[in-house]
Amino acid sequence: MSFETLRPSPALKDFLPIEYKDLVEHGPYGKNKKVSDMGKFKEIIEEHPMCAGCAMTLFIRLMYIGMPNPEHTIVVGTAGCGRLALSQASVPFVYGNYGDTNAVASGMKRGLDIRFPNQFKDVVVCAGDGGLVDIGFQGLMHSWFRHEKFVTVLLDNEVYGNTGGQESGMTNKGKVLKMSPRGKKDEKMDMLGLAKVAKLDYIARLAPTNPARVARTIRRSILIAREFGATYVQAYTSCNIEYSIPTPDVMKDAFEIEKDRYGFEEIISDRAKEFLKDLEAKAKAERKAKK
Ligand SMILES: Cc1ncc(C[n+]2csc(CCOP(=O)(O)OP(=O)(O)O)c2C)c(N)n1
Ligand code: SF4
Repeated sequence: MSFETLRPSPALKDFLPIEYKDLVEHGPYGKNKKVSDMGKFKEIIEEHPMCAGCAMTLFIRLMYIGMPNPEHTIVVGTAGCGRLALSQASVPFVYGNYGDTNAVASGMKRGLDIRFPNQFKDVVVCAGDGGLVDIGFQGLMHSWFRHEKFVTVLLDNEVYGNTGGQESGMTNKGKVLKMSPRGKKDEKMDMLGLAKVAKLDYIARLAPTNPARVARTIRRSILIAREFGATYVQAYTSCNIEYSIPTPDVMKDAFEIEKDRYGFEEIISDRAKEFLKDLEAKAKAERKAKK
């Protein structure tokens, strides 16, 4: 998909649904949008069947706003709550089998680079802790150690939300869940540590407490993946159902967990820092010139 394919034929324009015209004229394709303008432009994701107040949906909305070229992006997901929203977005979504996401994304990204040598095509894997850290662990690790050129976004709600509350490798030690009534025996897995061992050029951990930061993190992870290979974003996206967080307290929980054990961390390699410095300075100058 490209911006070209989204342009309606002028002769048909009057007959197209308003949502479609709105997306083409006011959506983020071909023009970056700012989080601070949310509500004033058509978002890539308009509706979803996830639980009311779920922090994962807020994160996913912000992820799409952060994409530098959504019109040239493919999202790969799998079973789990996130795909319920991801599959509703106006960015192509590929459903990998549970556990297969990073193998699917590796092949797809390599194929896209051959098919479109003159156009960046971004691939973003976005899935839960069950899908990536437990069942998809092997594929995830190999894509990292091979430095495949795509982003992995871990929607870390610290539980299997979609199937009613089993513990995952990312659940904290001792946590009692509906389907782990004795409490988890082992520690939460250190995925940031593993990402460091794999020497990824960009690694970030964050909670969705600062919307602009979420968008910037996603943007950076994609731009760096294009250039240098695998990048990793780990986001705390609480499950208010399985953790019994009252909907009005979802953001309060995010702030508390962030302060307690999920502080913002961003690890950028020296070569990626250099690359970003030039790119972000250029973007800033362009924005200034437009004003
Ligand atoms: C191969 C395979 N095994 C198991 C399942 C069943 N299943 C669907 S969603 C899910 C758990 C999802 O948990 P997670 O990946 O953490 O995402 P969340 O729903 O918490 O966002 C499981 C086990 C499946 N669809 N396919
Ligand atoms: S079950 Fe949990 S993670 Fe899934 S949509 Fe509901 S609140 Fe969100």
